[in-house]
Amino acid sequence: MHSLITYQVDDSLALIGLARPPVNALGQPLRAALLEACELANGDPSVRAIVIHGANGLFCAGADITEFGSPASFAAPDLPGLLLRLTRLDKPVIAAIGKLALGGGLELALACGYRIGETNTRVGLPEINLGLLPGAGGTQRLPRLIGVAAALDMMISGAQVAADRALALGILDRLAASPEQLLASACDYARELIASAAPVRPAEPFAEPAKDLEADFFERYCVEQEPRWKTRLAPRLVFSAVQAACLLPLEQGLARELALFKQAEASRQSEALRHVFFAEREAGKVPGIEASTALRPIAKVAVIGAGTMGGGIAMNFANAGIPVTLLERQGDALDRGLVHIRQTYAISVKRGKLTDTQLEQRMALLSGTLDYADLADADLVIEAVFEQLAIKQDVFRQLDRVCKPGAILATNTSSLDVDQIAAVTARPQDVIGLHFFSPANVMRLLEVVNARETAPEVLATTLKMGRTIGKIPVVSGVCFGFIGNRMLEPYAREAHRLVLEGATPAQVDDVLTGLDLNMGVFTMLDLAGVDVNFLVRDANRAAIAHDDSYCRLGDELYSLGRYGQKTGRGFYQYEGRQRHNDYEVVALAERLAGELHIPRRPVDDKEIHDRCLFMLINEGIQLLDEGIALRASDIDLVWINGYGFPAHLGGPMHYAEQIGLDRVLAGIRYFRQTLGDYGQMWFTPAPLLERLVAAGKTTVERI
Ligand code: 3H9
Repeated sequence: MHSLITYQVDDSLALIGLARPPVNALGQPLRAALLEACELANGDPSVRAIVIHGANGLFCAGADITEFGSPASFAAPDLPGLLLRLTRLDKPVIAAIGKLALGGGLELALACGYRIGETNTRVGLPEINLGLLPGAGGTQRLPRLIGVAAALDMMISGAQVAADRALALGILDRLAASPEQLLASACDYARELIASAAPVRPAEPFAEPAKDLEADFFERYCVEQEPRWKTRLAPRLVFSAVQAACLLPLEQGLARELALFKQAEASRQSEALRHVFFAEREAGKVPGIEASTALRPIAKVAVIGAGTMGGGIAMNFANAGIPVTLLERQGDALDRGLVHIRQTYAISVKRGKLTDTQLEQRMALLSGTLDYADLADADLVIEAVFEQLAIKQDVFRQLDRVCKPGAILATNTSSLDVDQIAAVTARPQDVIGLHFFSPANVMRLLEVVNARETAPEVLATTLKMGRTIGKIPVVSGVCFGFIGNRMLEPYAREAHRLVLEGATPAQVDDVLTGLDLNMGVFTMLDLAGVDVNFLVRDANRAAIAHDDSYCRLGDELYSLGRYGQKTGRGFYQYEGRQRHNDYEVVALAERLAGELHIPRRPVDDKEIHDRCLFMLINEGIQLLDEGIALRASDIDLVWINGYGFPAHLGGPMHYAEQIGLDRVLAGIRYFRQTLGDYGQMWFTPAPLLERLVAAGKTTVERI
């Protein structure tokens, strides 16, 4: 038998074990081996039932994602064909689902007549996260098993379903008492089926899925969900496939599903989302850090500053069961911080995402202090105080005095020089940047700033810790703004300038949200605070602002006290969270343009897109060239998880590849020529971009 499969006949049962670590992805060789084993068992008269299981415990994480977009993806035997054959074997087939059955893995289980899981089993159809739909029968068989509404929810959310819920829904027929007993319980189940002369496949509970469905079900579903889908293709294709399950007999439904799947697989959105899937896994691989790099234990954490940022950071650790001490200078600020955390948890309780007991458990992990001496036993201290070098350096001097040897000292700075912060301590090897994004308990990005003297085990420990608290850690070198905010700078600069030239803030934002960014530049600045943005800019003016028009509109709004949402006015006016255009901002832009001798003109959407996005891309490529980012895909992760760049565009670097690097370069050169002195000053192509295009490269990489 094939090395990808274990095969054993035991007392009238054929046990077929999938053995392709790490996750039994159903690539062509495994598909072929599985088919061969099933045919062997089917043809063996001594076999009366077949049990398919994961030879190493885990059942199957689905189709092999590396095959998509290549001929291997449908090389014979293809997955839909293999699973169809499975449904037509002459003997009962039982799926013994250990740990996970995802995507094609769950579809494999659905092609089996019977399914048993264990207490830790999770099942799901997460194809949508890859810009796909289930393409091996899932969209047709799941609605027939658990009903249309529940099936559609699973496919549209892509969420994993725990064992008890899967049992209640009818995806699992029964549960083994423990993972260790799964295979034995599956065999018992098979023997019961033989003894009771159970049918090879039991009747489907929802054989006619459309029956009993409210007449306007699909219409209502669409009205409710479609606005959230924006320009995403996959949810619409899932929806069409499930409609087909209601309208067509199984075989025709399967054919329709396959056609839709192939459309999704060939789409740019799926290509981009597959890129993101692998980018997330690559980001954890950092040169100089091996599996053998020793990790420091993180059992106790301290956070300095109990403001919105510090509180949010602390919550991440409490959520992961790690005790946190919050340090503040004043008792009332500390109390306010702790109350705010409790209120935030209470909102989760109200939304049914947390129980009262969990709230209390998490609060019990949080303690407050006004005394640095109380941080003596912390394994990791994260400073989240005011963004000013001298203040942060002062905090680090104190930490150096009180913290135990080997404690990791982290700064949450968003733009300051971590080397200069490390330099005030006698242990720069223990200092690192951990840049959380606001709201810190929600946003998934964690920029891990590897300073000049940061020790490899400090970097390795913080990367591991980042994943423990559910973040996507991305390594950045030291520079102004690191990866994310440094790229934000030219992108926001163009947005500001375009308003002086004649666009409105709403027009700029609409172009960006039209691309499916979560929010436009100006909405984001109003939310983050026009004042916060101004203070960072002002502190770095000499280094970054080389002309009089530089973010001038933002400077003027700051001087008018228009700090954004919190003051009810910024680039827009607000009634609560409701945003309105403000003619005063347009008038201000007109006045500033006059003073700066900038001719006003109608600006079209394409120019807004190209100027903002090409400058963002150009800066990303420059960062890669400087070695601040380790790889282009890390830059993509930063912008997707920290700045609301749509994952289905793959991040700014992948988007540049989809546009064409040559076109991006031509665009930058065009603006350099057509925007006069301004163009000459700012539209300088990154040398790496020029080298890539000259070398005929189509991907962003270091050469
Ligand atoms: C599908 O099934 C389509 C069908 O409906 C129709 C077809 C016609 N393929 O994440 P980890 C690799 S679409 C290939 O670090 P964890 C992964 O790259 C598929 N490789 O571990 C990594 O490699 P490396 C639907 C895969 O424990 C290694 O395995 N299924 C696949 O944190 C370990 O992964 C999904 O979308 C795969 N399917 O998480 C599930 N899965 O070590 C996708 C993993 O070289 N997978 N790898 O970096 C996951 O969600 C997580 O990997 C999983 C494990 C939860 C399974």
